[in-house]
Amino acid sequence: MSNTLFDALLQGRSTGNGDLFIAADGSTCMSDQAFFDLVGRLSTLLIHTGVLPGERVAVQVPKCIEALALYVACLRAGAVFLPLNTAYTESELTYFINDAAPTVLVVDAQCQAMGERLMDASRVFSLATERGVACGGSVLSAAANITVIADVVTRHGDDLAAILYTSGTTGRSKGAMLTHDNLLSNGVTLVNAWRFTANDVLLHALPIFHTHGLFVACNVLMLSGGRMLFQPGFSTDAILGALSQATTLMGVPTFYTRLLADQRFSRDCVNHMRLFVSGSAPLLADTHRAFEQRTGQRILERYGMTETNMNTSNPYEGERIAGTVGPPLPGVEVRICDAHTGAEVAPGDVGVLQVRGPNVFVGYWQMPDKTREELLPDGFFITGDLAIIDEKGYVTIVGRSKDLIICGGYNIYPKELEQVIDQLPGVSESAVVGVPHTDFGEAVVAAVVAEPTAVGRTLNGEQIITQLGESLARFKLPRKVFFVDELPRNTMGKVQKNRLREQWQQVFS
Ligand code: MLC
Ligand code: AMP
Repeated sequence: MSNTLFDALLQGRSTGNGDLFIAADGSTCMSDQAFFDLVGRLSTLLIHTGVLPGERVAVQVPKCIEALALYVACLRAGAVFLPLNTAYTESELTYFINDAAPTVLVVDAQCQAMGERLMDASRVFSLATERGVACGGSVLSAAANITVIADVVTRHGDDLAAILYTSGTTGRSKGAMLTHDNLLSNGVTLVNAWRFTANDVLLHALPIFHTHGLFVACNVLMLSGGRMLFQPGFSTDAILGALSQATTLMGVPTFYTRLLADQRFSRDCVNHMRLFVSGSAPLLADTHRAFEQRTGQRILERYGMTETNMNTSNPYEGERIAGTVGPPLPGVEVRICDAHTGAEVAPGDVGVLQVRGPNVFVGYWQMPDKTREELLPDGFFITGDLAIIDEKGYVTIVGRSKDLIICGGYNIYPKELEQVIDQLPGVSESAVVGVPHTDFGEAVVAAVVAEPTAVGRTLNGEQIITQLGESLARFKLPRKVFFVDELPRNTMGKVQKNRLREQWQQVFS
């Protein structure tokens, strides 16, 4: 029996004496053997619950080792893993569950009742955690004494391994379908490009429901035979406390600006580290330089997407250029095209970045039209990022043709917020933009035109934010709401968001 990704991830771990997870003091949290056994039990539970190959398993649980084991267990059972941001509200979850129709849902133990409102109780499991450590829940108790089905379910390279939802410019989230080959090819490429080996310890503080923390970080570490120091989330104190045990760190730019803001973060703390990786959002060239000045090390910036995994990376050896995301990774092709005609632009000109390679997803779940719009017949995927390529082949992301805000590494589509704000009583119309923010890179600001009778009396900014929070995840909420008499429009009637961005450039600086 062969199972493309599962076999590769846990190759050698079933019999070895290694430790996949260690604690900040260097002691073992969970050995390879224990993780392998847990994965076997969880995958058997999924199969007993009726999960058939190709069926989805949705998981919205706090980060912990057992949550990662659920991902690997899905692969072992031939299922499609569907991780969900822990910040999503019930209303957001309802859409994902209806759209993906998973066979099993695993929720935070505190959300069992919500899970049972969304799906039949017999197919809802829970996982309880305390400060990042699993401490119970029906998924663990039901799997505790199970007799493991020895056979791993056969899966080929072109079978689906995961569906990750990404928000869309129309406001409707799209499920990006990723195959075993997509994930394995990119994982192997990154292990080689970034020189990961069994000697590595990754300080892991990212969430594991997105590409960065799940595939880039965990797949690379599992494939290389290295170890992970799992932290429930980012905390400067916890990172500083654990750095001495680590060899590498992967983070969004906010990780690096927060570390630099702390004077304890010094050259001495990181002398032993061999690699710092940044991605998911633009790393300011200033941050890159400040990091080098403080530590003597250059951050390696790379560029990727949920739909494609990683596309480009500054080199491990060779010049890491601040402000660029490096040349394409081996096996990945890139081209820069005109947004309207689709034709390749002249070398050095700005255009929309398109990518092709074994890493590129196979389409959006049950959205053939959307898939056709973005995934071209020749295999190139239209990223929606505006870029240039210099004469050395280095790519620089200069903007976005998609209306997207990236806040602390999380994507927020203005359309989704505008649709909800426009429905609120007293609101005539709205426009949502991202403006510079020292901690999060960008932050959400909403411009609201109130109906004449509503201003001051029935409508205020706080109230709008509170009402949005009833259906939208907290990270999407505007940090400020400004009331305006009218939205600036061009002669075609299109809202000029650049003028709003200019107007509020400084509100968070
Ligand atoms: C937290 N908050 C955010 C936020 N993170 N708001 C907007 N954007 C964010 N990213 C909210 C919290 O809900 C809280 O609100 C308030 O901000 C204060 O939170 P905090 O304690 O300061 O934040 P913290 O928990 O420390 O989180 C910040 C962070 C985190 C940067 C560490 O957001 C993070 O881990 N981001 C990584 C995201 C990621 O993994 N992206 C990869 C996507 S994959 P309140 O109201 O509750 O007080 C991808 C592809 C690729 O993009 O290329 O990698
Ligand atoms: P997501 O849909 O969450 O996978 O986010 C993907 C988007 O993040 C890309 O389309 C880019 O806009 C952005 N992104 C990822 N890495 C970088 C980077 N290093 N620099 C600039 N933008 C990035």
